[in-house]
Amino acid sequence: MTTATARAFPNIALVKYWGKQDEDLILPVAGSLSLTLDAFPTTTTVSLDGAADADAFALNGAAASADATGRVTRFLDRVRELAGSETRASVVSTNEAPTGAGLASSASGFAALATAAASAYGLDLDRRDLSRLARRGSGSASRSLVPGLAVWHAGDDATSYAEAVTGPDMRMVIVTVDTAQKAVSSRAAMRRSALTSPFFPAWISSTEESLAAMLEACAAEDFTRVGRITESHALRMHAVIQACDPPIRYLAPASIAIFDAVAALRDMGLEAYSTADAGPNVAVIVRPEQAEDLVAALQGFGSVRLVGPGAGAEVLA
Ligand code: 2P0
Repeated sequence: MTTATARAFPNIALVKYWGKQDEDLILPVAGSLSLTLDAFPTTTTVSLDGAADADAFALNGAAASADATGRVTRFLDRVRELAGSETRASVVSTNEAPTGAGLASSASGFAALATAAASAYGLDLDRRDLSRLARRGSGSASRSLVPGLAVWHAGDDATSYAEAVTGPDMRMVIVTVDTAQKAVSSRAAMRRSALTSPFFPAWISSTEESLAAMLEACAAEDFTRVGRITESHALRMHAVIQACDPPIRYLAPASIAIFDAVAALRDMGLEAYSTADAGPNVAVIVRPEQAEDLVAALQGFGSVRLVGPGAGAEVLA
């Protein structure tokens, strides 16, 4: 039996991925840029099992749902195709993200699975090809192959992968908002945005512009420009989503209160900028030297966790 274990961390996008030009290959309508975190890893062990006639998937100590197992099997089918193998596998995964933090993400999950499965099936892939492979499981997983700041290129199957970029050093404060709000999955909401949001064509061109400006700001290590682009781009994404038919709204009143509080902190000299994904939680970027002040200022808005840039996905054993 051949076994490999890999670990990957989630990432938070500063320029968002929202919409696909190819749903099968998971090619995005535009590029994106993210920070891989140093917290909430997923650790996954893939063990080939020559005697099994189906893949098995356990998550956090329990057998996963048929849906989740089906998604893992479809991903492993892609790995088996590359490896010329028909051997089934047992996949055992643990995710350290707290329930409801919005960080139990498919990004760390498929980045860890791609890395462990490639090793267990004997594929010799470099980081770029592992990023392309992880992309087939979940778009944002392509970015969790890369440590720290990562740009994920739009393009075709060969050219759509993530790679590292240099940028200003920063920290991120994740504020988990206590809410019972039920989310529409990112995948479904992206599709609805492309089909029904009248702002979607403008979203594509504006994301291309935001990414170009973000790459310039990163190269210049200009935290202020990085932050301004991050916050305005996030609000544009939520505007596109809210304009769907039927509408989808991920931001809760508590989320908006954090955006307002962060803007007020900026006016007082604590320079920080907010972003939010497909849920009500808010991630706030800040310079390292002001991170502890930001943590203190955001107490009371939700549960607060300070994180920094983390490692790309890697094989542990
Ligand atoms: C992002 N999100 O850039 C954006 C911002 C959520 C909001 O990538 O369909 O789970 O598996 O490719 O990667 C979430 O989308 O979607 C996401 P699929 P994924 O982080």
